[in-house]
Amino acid sequence: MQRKLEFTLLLPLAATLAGCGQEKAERQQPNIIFIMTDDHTTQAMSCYGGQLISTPNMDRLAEEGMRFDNCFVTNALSGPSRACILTGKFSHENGFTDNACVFDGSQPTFPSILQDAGYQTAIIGKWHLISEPQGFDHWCILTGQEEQGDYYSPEFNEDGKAVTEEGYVTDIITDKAISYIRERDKDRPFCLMFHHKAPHRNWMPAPRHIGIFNDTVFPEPETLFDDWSSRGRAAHEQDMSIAETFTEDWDLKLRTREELLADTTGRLYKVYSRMPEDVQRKWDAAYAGRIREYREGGMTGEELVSWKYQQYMRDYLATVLSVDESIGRLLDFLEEEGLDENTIVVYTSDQGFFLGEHGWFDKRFMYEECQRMPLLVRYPEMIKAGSTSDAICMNIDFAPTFLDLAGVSIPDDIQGESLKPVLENGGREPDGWRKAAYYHYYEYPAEHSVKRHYGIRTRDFKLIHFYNDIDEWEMYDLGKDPRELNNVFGDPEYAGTRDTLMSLLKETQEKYGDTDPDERERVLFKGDRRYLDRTR
Ligand code: SGN
Ligand code: CA
Repeated sequence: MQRKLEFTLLLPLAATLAGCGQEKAERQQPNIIFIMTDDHTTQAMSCYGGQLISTPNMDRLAEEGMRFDNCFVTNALSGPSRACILTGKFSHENGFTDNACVFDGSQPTFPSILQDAGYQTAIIGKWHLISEPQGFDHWCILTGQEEQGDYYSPEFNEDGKAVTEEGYVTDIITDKAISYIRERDKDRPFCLMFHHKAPHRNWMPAPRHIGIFNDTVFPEPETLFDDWSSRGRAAHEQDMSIAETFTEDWDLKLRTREELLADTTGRLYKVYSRMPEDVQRKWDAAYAGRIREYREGGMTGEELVSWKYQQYMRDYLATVLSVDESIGRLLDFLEEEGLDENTIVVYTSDQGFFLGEHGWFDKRFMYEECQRMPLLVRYPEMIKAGSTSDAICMNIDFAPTFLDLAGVSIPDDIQGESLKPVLENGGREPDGWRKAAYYHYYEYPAEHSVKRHYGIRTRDFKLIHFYNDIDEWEMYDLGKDPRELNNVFGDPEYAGTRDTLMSLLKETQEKYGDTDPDERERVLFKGDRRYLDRTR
């Protein structure tokens, strides 16, 4: 049966379709669903070859679309990544350099440009940019804990109104996203930003997944006991190790119900008390064995680190399960609604994450595990099912890609590149494509103590400069050393490659206008928050 055409807006005839017959003369403007999670990394996705868990619904998205293997974040932190995605510009241009900033929502973003072009736009879930969303017809964003939101009984700002919902955050955000699509204006295309909180620290699973991995032993990463011997001060002075930084309460959850109730000012108590009592009871039962093992085990040294790693994986991976289910629900719903052909579904995370590699959790560093973003794109009208791409992409490419796919012109000052040619070409990059991804991280001094740095990542090498209170370089030969254990910056054998990379870094910084990192932080302080100074 012929499906009724839903949209009045149609894309002009693409030159390449000219010979394909009259019936294809016009293509509907696609809907866009941009699913983004918080801190979900490719090591925890089976479609990326991850050995830790099975993510069947993410795998389904990859099987029906394209998987990008070289998509990189430009600043591995939530707010900054989100600002880069919205604007298609690097942090030094969009002004949101670290999580203490406030987003200047008056600047053009892809949702605001799509809105002007007739799209209905919405954001549901984590926002984390402090200022109220602009360019959206509807928003429902997490609030609380400076916008990280809560796993249980989460609070939202829904179009300016405060609401608290009962239940588990991933499920609630999914319900809201599905209702939004169901109730949309069917005469116009929509763009929905569907942003989960999970699996952000402190990794609290859905009721049905609490304790699910209690009997599972996960493989340890080869670099769990890395001593960072070839690295400089940045690695040695970080504060994000499983050995030292992990806390007994917030991270490991080593508190009994009685202990939690005895100190109602405790942080773990605050999130525990948001769970309904039956869920609290399930929690108590699931964590009792862990608490006993810890207290009676007398573990120290490497044995203790291995043990903490297992508990970390049990909680983090159990939290990922709800996200995978959410994607399955969405894909099924799109099929039922007849929206599965003309909707672009994207899955990504605001950055990658360390799952014990180098002994760490968290992100921030320009190392593989957190610089790489998952990126899956399903759009059957254009993308060959089950294809992959190794083109070097960045999160600033998302905005121009969506505009391009919607047939809306891309503003000249957008710094990213449209991925449309890559999507159309089975994953192959067009001639003249960029040779390196650029990176610049600013949040220091701050939580986790990761020093400021910038650098480039080519297909085979990585060059990093740590600056601010230090001046140190690192370079990795990714072909020979994919785990980045051997810093070859000072190795005479690599002198030629180093010089080439240094020139490419300079060229890249000139191209993007980030030539003086300290100076380019054009910010105004208001209290403890920073705003972009547009007068300079
Ligand atoms: C919180 C976490 C940090 C995390 C930042 C930023 N601490 O502050 O571990 O790095 O968020 O994460 S916690 O004690 O509150 O869990 S981001 O993804 O939002 O940028
Ligand atoms: Ca994040």
